[in-house]
Amino acid sequence: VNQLSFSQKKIWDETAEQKTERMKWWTDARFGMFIHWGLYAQAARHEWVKKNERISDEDYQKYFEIFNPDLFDPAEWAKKAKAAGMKYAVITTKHHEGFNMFASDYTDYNVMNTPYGKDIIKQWVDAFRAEGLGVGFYYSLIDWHHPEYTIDRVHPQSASTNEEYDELNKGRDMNVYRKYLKNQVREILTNYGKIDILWLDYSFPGEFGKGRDDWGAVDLMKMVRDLQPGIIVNDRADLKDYQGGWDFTTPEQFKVNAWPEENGVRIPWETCQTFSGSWGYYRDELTWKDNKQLLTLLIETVSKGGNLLLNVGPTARGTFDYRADNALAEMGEWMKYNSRSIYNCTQAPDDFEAPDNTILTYNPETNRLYVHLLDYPLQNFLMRGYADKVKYAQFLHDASEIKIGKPHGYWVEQKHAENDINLLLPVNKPNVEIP
Ligand code: FUL
Repeated sequence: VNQLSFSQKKIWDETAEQKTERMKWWTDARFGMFIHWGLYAQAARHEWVKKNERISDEDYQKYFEIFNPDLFDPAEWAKKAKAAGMKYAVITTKHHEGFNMFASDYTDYNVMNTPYGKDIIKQWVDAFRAEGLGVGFYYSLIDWHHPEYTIDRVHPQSASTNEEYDELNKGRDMNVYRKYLKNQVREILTNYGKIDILWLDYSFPGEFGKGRDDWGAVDLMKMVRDLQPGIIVNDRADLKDYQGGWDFTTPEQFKVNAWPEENGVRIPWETCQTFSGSWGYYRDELTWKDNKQLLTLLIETVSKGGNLLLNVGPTARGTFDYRADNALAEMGEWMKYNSRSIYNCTQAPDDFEAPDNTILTYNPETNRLYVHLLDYPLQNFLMRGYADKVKYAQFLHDASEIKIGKPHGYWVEQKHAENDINLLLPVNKPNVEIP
């Protein structure tokens, strides 16, 4: 698995084995933090607020003029990510609004010129590195602020009519933006040391959106590989048919039912998900997922060979919302006892059948199978076809033995095959405090 050798077109040379090796820390890590932070945190009603409400550049400027996250403490963020069991993090260096959270030579529209006046990305990288976390940069290909960026039609928020669209694009030259984009990506991949992940967002090729030619994606990606040979790159620059053009796919906000494949080969993937609906801080949003949903999401993701990038949208003062804090703390509590069933784990072998109402994860290196019970079952826990597969069974939270027996009883004997086993669970759910 995790191989990718079908593509003839090349951005750089690497065998499937080398790619698997390069990505190993990331596929083993399984759990990371996404951070969406920018001027939009001040509006506190979605990172798309500028488009959603069609706010003009002039009106949006107020957020630039007052941006001053006085409570920003990246060391605290890094500790929270680590305590939650996350192994890496990806932060927005620039989102669609076009504002840079880093010092740039190519635009004044960056954090150095706000009242805050310090390079957020630099502090962030140093703090997350210090906690031993992998560091990644999200960089938006889309840019609603750059004067030469041609507006796309894909979202009705951009333009209602073709005339309006033409009017908005009059005199704009995407060639200029393309160079700007390349210069900025060079900056973020040069000025902050080794960077582990690049998360570009996003191409929408076709009549209404933009594709790789708009970004000069082939050229861009060659530079990326050249500057940071170890980096892991997502798939949103529209380079799926290029070897070296992407490393993993990025299903967003929906459940993946089977390990994604490309030309019959299983590919690395990471689902990104929010606690509530928005990525940027949204004060009044009420649709927060509960803890069981979040844990189930993590387990299900790993059970299909994927990673989970779970998003926090910090406030404009630089703090995490208390609901995010609570959810992270609870996940951390669960991870303390159960991370062995997450790190280095993947989909169980195909001939391992998941008993009803369970999810399986599997560590191929230690040859351990983890059976996640979504609800505590009845005493006789049947596992079909496992007789020659299981030597020993235990609970994960306290390493107490679970005795293995043969299914027995009048009805069972006739129904069950030789190779089924029965785990003799305690009648009551054992002493687990965590869900
Ligand atoms: C999307 C963006 O439009 C959202 O704002 C967010 O950044 C998400 C992760 O990707 O495509």
